[in-house]
Amino acid sequence: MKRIVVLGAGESGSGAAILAKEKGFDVFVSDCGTISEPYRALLNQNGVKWEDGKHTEELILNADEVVKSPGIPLTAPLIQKLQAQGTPIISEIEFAARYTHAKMICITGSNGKTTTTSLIYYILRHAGLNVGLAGNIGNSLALQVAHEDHDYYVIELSSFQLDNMYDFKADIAILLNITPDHLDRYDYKFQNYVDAKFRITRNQTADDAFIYWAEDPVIDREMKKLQLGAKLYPYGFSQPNPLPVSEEELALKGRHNVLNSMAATIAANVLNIKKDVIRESLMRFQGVEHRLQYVATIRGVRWINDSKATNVNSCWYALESMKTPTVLILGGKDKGNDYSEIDELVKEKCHTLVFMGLHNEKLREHFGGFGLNIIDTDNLHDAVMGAYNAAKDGDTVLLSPCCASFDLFKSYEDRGEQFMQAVRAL
Ligand code: UMA
Ligand code: ADP
Repeated sequence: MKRIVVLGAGESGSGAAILAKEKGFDVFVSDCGTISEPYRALLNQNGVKWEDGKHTEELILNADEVVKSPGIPLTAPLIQKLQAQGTPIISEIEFAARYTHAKMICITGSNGKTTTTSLIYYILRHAGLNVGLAGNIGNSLALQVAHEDHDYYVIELSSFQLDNMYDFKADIAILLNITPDHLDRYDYKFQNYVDAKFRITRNQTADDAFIYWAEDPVIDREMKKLQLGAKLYPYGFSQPNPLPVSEEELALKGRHNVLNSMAATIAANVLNIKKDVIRESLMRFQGVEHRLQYVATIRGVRWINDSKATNVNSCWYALESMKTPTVLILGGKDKGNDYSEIDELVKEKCHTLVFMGLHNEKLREHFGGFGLNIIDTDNLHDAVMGAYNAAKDGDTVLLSPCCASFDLFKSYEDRGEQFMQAVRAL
């Protein structure tokens, strides 16, 4: 019997193990950390053998094939050993796709994946299709393939998942944009990350669609080099407008969301979804939490939670969408940020900057000379109160931190929740 070893027992590994067990393989799961209770229970209920707290080599190196969780880097010593002995290593998505004939609509990019994935899922549901939502958004594809039977999957793909995909083919592939991210996993070579993103087009033929933002300089440069098999659907402000509604009618605000909506509309058109369904969906879809999420209006000031803006580029788009004078709250765990990307927009839109982090030196140094009102804080309460006092009737207070949240919070969700609570308590 073919032996499948699954490395990592989080969302993707547990799902892969359940599917492998169902398909009759000899399955073993190994996690070097502690497997959390729900996943442990899932594995036990399905009779899957597992270990945690270690990777026992004798039980792993004898695998016929390994399914690797995306969080495990390719440079991990165990992965290197498996590679050296020629054991195939695949991602959970690659494995799951072998066992379904569903149409695959796949979305990748540096920013906007979750929003666009959720919007497409919303449109397809609204059209009455039997559709599953999977991938980096947080739901294992393999588990759904094992337990449910969808005709379509809308799948958010990270570069980590794409890294170990070989025979997988997306019926519709969407590439939103490419800006530097996760370089620590790509040998600090941007091109390696770009190549990983373009793997979304792998194996596509003329019957498949590749939808991409034509104005992205990195994508444009690659498209001039590559000969892709898929039917091409470029979109952007320089292309024919695919939207069935005006930009003002879109429920999602901001220039970046116009682009995300264009990509989603083209995908829906390729699937022959009725224009009325697309139009209604675009007008109704309220977006995903912590992404330019409206919180409240207090004494004439709008408060916006964009906690998911964990890099400078996403903050750029948030600022770009501001229509009123703005108080910007930013800061957190800096990932080697270059803030100059937002200089112009900060000067144009903001009268106050509130720094919220344990290490605000870099922010002070960068923005200190701009002549703006600066409020320097090391906790959420002071940041919100500082913004409250600085904002005037008609202003917007925007939390769009440019940084990861791990200095003061558990996650970006935690940061967003705490922010919204504090605002509602004002
Ligand atoms: N582990 C090992 N050996 C190692 C390293 C880790 O066994 O050497 C174990 C850990 O102890 C842990 C398990 O592997 O128990 C976790 O695996 P994982 O980090 O791959 O996490 P999953 O729960 O399987 O979640 C993954 C994605 N995580 C990552 O890519 C880091 C989730 O994306 C995704 O939602 C899920 O699969 C389902 O597809 C999260 C993410 O942070 C949201 N993604 C990154 C991002 O969006 O920036 C790419
Ligand atoms: P991802 O899943 O790729 O991280 P999200 O949809 O969660 O993307 O959005 C992350 C951040 O990026 C949010 O702050 C959001 O406002 C911003 N954003 C969304 N779409 C885009 C886009 N097309 N280009 C740049 N930034 C975007």
